[in-house]
This record gives sequence, C-alpha cells and structure tokens, in this order.
Amino acid sequence: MKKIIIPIILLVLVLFMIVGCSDKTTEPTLDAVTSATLSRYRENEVREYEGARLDPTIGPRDNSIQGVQTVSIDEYKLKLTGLVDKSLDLEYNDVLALDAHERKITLYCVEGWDATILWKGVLLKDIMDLAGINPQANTVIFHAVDGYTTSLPLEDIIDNQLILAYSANGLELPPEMGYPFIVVAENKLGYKWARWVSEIELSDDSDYRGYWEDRGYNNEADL
Ligand SMILES: Nc1nc2c(c(=O)[nH]1)N[C@H]1C(S)=C(S)[C@@H](COP(=O)(O)O)O[C@H]1N2
Ligand SMILES: [Mo]
Repeated sequence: MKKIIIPIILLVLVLFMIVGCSDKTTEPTLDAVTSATLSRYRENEVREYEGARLDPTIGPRDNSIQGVQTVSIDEYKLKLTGLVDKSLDLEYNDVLALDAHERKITLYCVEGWDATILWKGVLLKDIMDLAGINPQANTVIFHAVDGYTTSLPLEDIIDNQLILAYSANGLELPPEMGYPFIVVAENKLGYKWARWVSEIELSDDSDYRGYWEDRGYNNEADL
C-alpha cells in the first residue's frame, strides 16, 4: 500500500504543475476570492485561534447607515444615561481600565455573511455597574455616533456576559468595525452589534425598537 502512495502523490504534483503553468486568464475565481479575503487582514492581525481560522475584522463592504465613522478619541465620551443611580461620561481609558474579557464569537448578518473574530473588551455589566443599575431597568439602548440605535434585554447582557469590545483579532478595533467600541451581541443578528457606541441608556421600555427594528427587523434578533 505504501509503495503506491508515493507515485500517486508525485503524479498529482506533476498534474498540479501542468495546470498551474497553463493559461492563467481562464483560471477560476476561487483564487481571486481567497486573495481578496487575505488582503483584508491587517498587518499583525491574529488569523487563528485554538486551531480554527479567524476571519479578517474588516468586512468586504460597509453597509452602515451613514458609512464608516471616524471618532477622535480626545473628544470621545461614553455616556451612561437613563435608569442609573448616577449618569456618567466615561473616557476611553476609563473603560479600558476594567477587567478584560476575550472570546471568539461569530457575527451573523441578515444578508447571509458571517465573520468569526477574536474579540476583547470589558463586560457591559461592569460598565453599567459604574453608574449603578436601577432596579426598574430591563432594557439597554445603545446609541452610536452615526445616529444608529439598537437595544438588548438587560437580562441577556448580564446572563450571557456580553462584551463591549475595543479589540479584534489582537489589534485595536478598526474604524470599520466601530472604533472605539462595538457591542458584541453574541447569539444575536448583526444589527444588534452597535458600532461606534457613544451612549448606553438604561430603560424600562422593553418594546423599544432601534433603527432596523423600527424598519421591520425582528426585535429578538435570535440566530
Ligand atoms: N452604528 C452603527 N452600528 C451598526 C450598524 C450601523 O449602520 N451603524 N449596522 C449594523 C449591522 S446591520 C451589521 S450586520 C453590523 C456589521 O455591519 P457591516 O455590514 O456594515 O459591516 O453592524 C451593525 N452595527
Ligand atoms: Mo446587518
């Protein structure tokens, strides 16, 4: 059996070389797709985690309601408002000072694509605890610098230890993915993953509907 394997491997290699040397212009688009994907990895971006491939943080195209937002970190504040004991204006570094959590999580968009990325950030609960969560609060509304809004049940955020990420695949979050912060709404469709988050509002309005939810998207957004 072993004797036959080596000639077969050699034959396959020779065949590959012949195919590889033939007219490139007629060759399939598979390579083009792969290289397009490869070209989206940033320098030093982690591409593998626990033996599984990670997707590039930056997606093939941007579908944001107002395009990619550029946030100047010197002027940036993360506001905590609504049903809290004390409203807060946090600086970028106040958030980074909280305990770090890292998890590989897949984002699924309703358009059919998905991206598996290694996220690092802080627990949304830990941020909200800085302001003090009022007992009437049952809903968390995220506001972003582009006017986008979406919400999640407070219970989901706490029970599932949801992360507000500042890093993806080992690097700082790029503007395309929401620098400085994205809500990693694990097990929820992409439109719950608010990017460029500027305000976390605690509310008792469990029927609140964000930008896409108000335009007919399901408010549960379960996968
Ligand atoms: N601030 C903000 N966050 C947002 C959006 C947006 O338009 N603005 N789009 C949402 C949607 S629908 C998806 S699928 C994810 C990823 O968006 P992308 O497809 O533009 O990469 O971001 C989500 N977060
Ligand atoms: Mo989406």
